[in-house]
Amino acid sequence: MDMRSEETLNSGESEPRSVKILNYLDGKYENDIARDAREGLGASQKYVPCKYFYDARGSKLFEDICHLPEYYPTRTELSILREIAHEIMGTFAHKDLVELGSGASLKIRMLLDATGEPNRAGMRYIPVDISESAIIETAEDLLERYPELQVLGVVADFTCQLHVIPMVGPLMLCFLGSTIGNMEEDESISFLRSVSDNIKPDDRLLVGFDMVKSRETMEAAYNDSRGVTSEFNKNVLNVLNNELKAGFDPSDFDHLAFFNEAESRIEMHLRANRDIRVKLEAIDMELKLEKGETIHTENSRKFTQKSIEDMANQAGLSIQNWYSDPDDWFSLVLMSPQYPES
Ligand code: SAH
Ligand code: AVI
Repeated sequence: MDMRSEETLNSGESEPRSVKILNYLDGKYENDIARDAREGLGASQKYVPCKYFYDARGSKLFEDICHLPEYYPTRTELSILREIAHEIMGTFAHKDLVELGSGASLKIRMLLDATGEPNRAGMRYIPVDISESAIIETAEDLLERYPELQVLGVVADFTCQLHVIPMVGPLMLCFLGSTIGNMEEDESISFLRSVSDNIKPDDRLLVGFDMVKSRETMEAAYNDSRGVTSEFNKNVLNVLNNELKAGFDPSDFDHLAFFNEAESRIEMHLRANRDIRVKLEAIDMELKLEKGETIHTENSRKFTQKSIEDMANQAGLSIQNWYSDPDDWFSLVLMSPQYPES
């Protein structure tokens, strides 16, 4: 059973409006990270799932990454959203606008602006994120910007807790930023399949995909000159230190990010710059790394039109519309469930 806790944020105005936040991760997060660390750090190629980047500091570092000149995905996706927001929001009478992995909700504001105040008043925005700090920050910001909008924040893991999101159709479900690229191929297909199984013919899914481009451009985006991505990568060690009473010293590791062409993905690793022994007290584990050995911390898959079409098809989704920038660096794809012809 999913346990949840509830919190209410007040606007503090004379007629106070409130935003409800449902947290489905209390207790679960601690169990999951213990299990995942034991499994990932015990494997021959050591790894830590990338969802553990996003504590409050990690969420803030990701926001900083979005503003880096080298990190083209955010500004490219925003430029497409700016063009299509009216078309997307004008076509359907949505009840709930749900955003999975909402982060700072920078992008959804474009859709909300295009919706206009009268329509916003009948809508509810549901940001879903593993990071409670990101949800609270977003809810507070939106409470101020759009007083007429209902906001329901959901702190949950979208890979296994889609069922807890209290959605009312017709829905617009957004999964932006190419966060889908952080899943393995089979994970992303079963994730999309579970979305498509749970939505109705009138519902729509808008997914952002970062496309394959020159190696130089892609690698620069994950090796920025200010070292913010390196800090973001190393932050997962702070999360392990805090959550599992581990003794990692982030300076014992170097940031490594490169394009793996065979897998069509940027891989991020943390490479030990000396022989290391670390205790993770909370899970009673001692970890040994030899100098040069890596912990694999993230995959960020890069897509082609064909790989997206294949994925949608395997997940039971039809592509309704396809939006790109002039260089085809990023794609936003509008999908709906495939229904068998009767
Ligand atoms: N959509 C935003 C943020 C992308 S960063 C954008 O396009 O800029 C990825 C976001 O997904 C982070 O906010 C992170 O906390 C969240 N996230 C990552 N894995 C998650 C998971 N398994 N469940 C819920 N949220 C997750
Ligand atoms: C959230 N996700 C899509 C980002 C990406 O590009 O894979 C996370 C990130 N990792 C390093 N920089 C940004």
